[in-house]
Amino acid sequence: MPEMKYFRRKICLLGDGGVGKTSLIRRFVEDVFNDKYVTTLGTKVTMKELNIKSPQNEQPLKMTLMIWDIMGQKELKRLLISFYKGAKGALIVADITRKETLESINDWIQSLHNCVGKVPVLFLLNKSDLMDQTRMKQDEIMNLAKKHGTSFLFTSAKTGKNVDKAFMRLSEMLLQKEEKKRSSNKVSMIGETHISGTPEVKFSKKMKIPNISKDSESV
Ligand SMILES: Nc1nc2c(ncn2[C@@H]2O[C@H](COP(=O)(O)OP(=O)(O)OP(=O)(O)O)[C@@H](O)[C@H]2O)c(=O)[nH]1
Ligand SMILES: [Mg+2]
Repeated sequence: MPEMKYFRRKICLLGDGGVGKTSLIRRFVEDVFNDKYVTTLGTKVTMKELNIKSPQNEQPLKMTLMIWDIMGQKELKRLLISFYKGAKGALIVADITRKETLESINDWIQSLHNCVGKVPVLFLLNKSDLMDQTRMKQDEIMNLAKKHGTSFLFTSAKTGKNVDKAFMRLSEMLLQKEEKKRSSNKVSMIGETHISGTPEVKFSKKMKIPNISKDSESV
């Protein structure tokens, strides 16, 4: 039987106020939904354990997601930056009934990437149970996703549509990115090995040495 590996990653939910970030997390973690709107002040962290397959060799993995629910006030930039620290990926949420929340996606991604680098992001068009009230065009959504090299899902925290899928897909995306980084580091090491004489591995300046911390346990 293959050995089970455990690791832990931080992800964030970002998007304007009222798009449904807290509701998506509650649906995913507790499988509940509430119509009442209580805005999130500051941030709240929730943990959830997932069973996932390694992108490398299909071995079973247990991943604890630390899900950071971040308030939707992008004017409070300084505060937001302190919440992003250590994030390995993000779900960027828009409300399909409010077009301006789609337009904000660029700002959210930019502020995240400025702080933690180009971590994977996935767009969620939430409240898809209210599809008849949308003014968003599929083309616009596709172009925006393409611009940021990602994809999108229509979700509903109310019905549960695509909610589990969203968290699973982001988890897979961040594992794939880490795996890719590891393989490119390996190639860089081979490229630096001496062919004649005693094999010696030199660390090139370009090569990134894995950071051994709680946040970067290896898969
Ligand atoms: N119809 C419908 N309503 C939803 C959905 N998701 C959230 N809502 C409602 O939208 C409102 C805002 O949801 P929240 O989850 O609090 O939004 P938020 O993004 O966390 O908001 P802030 O914490 O202020 O940033 C609440 O009244 C929810 O019940 C959905 O998928 N469908
Ligand atoms: Mg909230």
